[in-house]
Order: sequence, then C-alpha cells, then structure tokens
Amino acid sequence: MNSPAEIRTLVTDIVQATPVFDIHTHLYDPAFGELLLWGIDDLLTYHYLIAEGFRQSDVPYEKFWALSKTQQADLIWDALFLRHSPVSEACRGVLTVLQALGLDVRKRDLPALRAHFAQWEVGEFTTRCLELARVRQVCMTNSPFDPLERPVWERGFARDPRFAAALRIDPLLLDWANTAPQLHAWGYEVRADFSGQTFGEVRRFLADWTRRIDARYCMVSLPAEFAFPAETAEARLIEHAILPHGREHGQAFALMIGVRRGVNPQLRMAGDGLGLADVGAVENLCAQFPANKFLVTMLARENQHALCVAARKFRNLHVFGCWWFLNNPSIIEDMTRMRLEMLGLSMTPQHSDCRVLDQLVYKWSHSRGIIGRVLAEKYADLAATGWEPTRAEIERDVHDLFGGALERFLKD
Ligand code: RAT
Ligand code: ZN
Repeated sequence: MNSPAEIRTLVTDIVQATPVFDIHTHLYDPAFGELLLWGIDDLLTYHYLIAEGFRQSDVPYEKFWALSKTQQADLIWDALFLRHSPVSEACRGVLTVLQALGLDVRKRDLPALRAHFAQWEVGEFTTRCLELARVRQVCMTNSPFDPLERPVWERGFARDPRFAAALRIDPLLLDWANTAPQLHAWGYEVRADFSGQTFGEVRRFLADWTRRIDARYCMVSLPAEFAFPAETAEARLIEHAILPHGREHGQAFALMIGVRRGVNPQLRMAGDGLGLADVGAVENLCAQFPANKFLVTMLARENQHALCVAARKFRNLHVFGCWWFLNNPSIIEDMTRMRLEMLGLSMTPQHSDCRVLDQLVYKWSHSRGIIGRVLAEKYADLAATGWEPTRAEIERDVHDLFGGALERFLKD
C-alpha cells in the first residue's frame, strides 16, 4: 500500500504536469494587439495592486490617475515592494512570475526588470507563459459592447486556437436603458419597453455574436442584489432572450454573482467591492430551466457553502473558480476542500481571472500547489480504507478538475 507521503508525491507530480483549460480570464488573443496586457508595468498596475498601493501611499487619487503607466508602476513598486515586504497574494504573484522567468528578484532592480521584458516579442512571450503555466487554452472575456474590441471582431482575424471566446453581455442585462438604443442603432428592432420583436431581436443579436466569435458560453457578472424571478429588466431578458438562446445554440449561461461596482469610485477599476448574494436566485433558475446549463461562481465567501448545496440539487449547475477576493491561498484551500467533500470531482476548482498574460504563471502555480495538497489528503483518506487510487485514475480526475469536467458539461 502507498504511504500518504508516496501518494502526496504522485498527486503533486500529476497536478503539476496536467495542462489546464483556464475557463475565465481577461486575456486576449495576440491578434487584439494592445488589448493583450503583459510585462512588468502591466503586472504592477494590476487593479488588485493599485488598490493595495493606495493603502501604503498618500498620493492623491487624481494625481495617481494622471501619471503614465510607467510612473504608476514606479509608485506601486516603491510603496508595496520597497517600503514594505510584498507579502500580499497579489504582490507575491509578481515575484513568482519573475522567478519563473528566470529573473533575479533579490536585486530589487525595477529598471533591470523592464530591460528584460523589453527583449520579448509578444508571440514568443505568449507561448512562454502558456508553457510555464502549463495552460493548454484560455477563455477570453469578449464584449461586443467594448469599443476597442468590437472592431477587431468585425474586421476578422486568424484565430489563435489557444484563445477561446466567451460572450460577455453585462451592459445588455444591467444597463438596458442605454443598450436598447445601441442595439437599435446596430440594426436590431428592439424597444426599451420590451414590446414588439424585442426579445426575438435580442436573440438574433446573441446568435450573431455567438457565431462571430465562436463563443463557448455566454457570461455576465451580477450585483449581490440579483434576484430571479423578478420584475427587473435583467430577469426578463434572462428568461425571454438569454435562456432561449442558450437552449437553441447549446450555450451555457455563466453567472458571476456578488459584485458591488464602484464602492469607492475614486479607485476606478480597483474600486469594486462585494456583497452577500441570494443563492435562491440560482436555484430558481436551475429548477425552472432544466434544459439550460448554468456555470456559477459567487464572490462572497459566505455564499460558498449554500452554492455547493445548490449544485448537489441541480446537475445543470456547474460551480467554478475562487473569484477575485477569494483568490487567496487560505480561502482557495478551504473552498477546494469543501467542494471536493460536497461535490466530488463534478466542479472546476479554479479559473485564473488573469488580466495580464504573465499572471497565468503565478495564478496557476499557486493554485496547483493548494489543489495538489488538498487532493493528496483526499486520496490518502481513500487509501486508508484500502481503495488505492491508480496513477491513471488520478490523471483522469485531475484532467477533469482542470477543465475536462467543464468541457464535458458544456458539450453534453
Ligand atoms: O477579477 C477581476 O479582475 C474583476 O475586475 C472582474 O473583472 C471580474 O473578474 C469580472 O469578470 O467581472
Ligand atoms: Zn473576470
């Protein structure tokens, strides 16, 4: 019989080696040019670090926002790395990336780091990061409402198969008053009061963009107050447009629930907070629409247990990721253990939510370490009963956790 130590070694090896399908990121196919962020200045000006930087600096908000990206990065480096030790998860992540790229972080030399990144060409750097992170494919977040992104799709380009698309529709659901005229201007016969052909035309819009980008699923991020059923524009659009579209085109609907946008607007993109959401809304969707598939992640730690219970009740619900403020080692460990105990392998423990290409390296390195540790503990518990997992069984299971189960869920 394998000892717990032998099991740990085997599981760690497999978890380290298994390629990942990263199901939610904000990365772009290199064909999108400047929209794909990478390099030291983008790493340092990640919005997680901007929020932390303001805590350790008294720079006025407006002054910070008026700085160039390089100056902002200088300020954050100084405040978070030089004046204090960079122990937060987002700071540590930068160092993990630099180390994996073979850079010497001991020197604390930001100009030297910049000089290193200046030598890279984006195509080669993309390949290097995907290799280091052992990520086989990433899902982008693709918004037809984004004025920078939209024209790239309209022009067309040769797709990089390592970058899959997901249709992101926040303005459609959360800002209908402004989106209806926009859709109208694009040639869809929608009316702000939902009369006439509105729902059919929204479906036509969704179908056009699903085809254009070859979407894997349709996605929205929702506030903590999200309710279903409800007499709200988003609930009506979900029932009469998104879900019929999903059934017709075999598209799952991904809901990320619990954000409170602009808690501190001075922080701009770094200013969002979280709130406790109602898991009942997810249960209602799953119960009323059994022919639809739902991918759900929630932002409040306090929602995680109820979400697991909901997933036990509904097989059309697939839980994924440790999102944003949950993406910290202590919480990932807790959530992964709970999900394995309650859902077994029928879930996706992590997505990266990367906004900067290089972050793939740290987010997956840190998550692999934790997932491997928790899994090893679970297999050791099985082995103690005499149920010894084989290498092939563990490889199968880890493949499922790292995107395989989700790919099956999206297809079935
Ligand atoms: O995690 C993040 O980077 C957030 O800013 C959000 O973009 C969130 O992940 C989302 O997709 O809404
Ligand atoms: Zn995101």
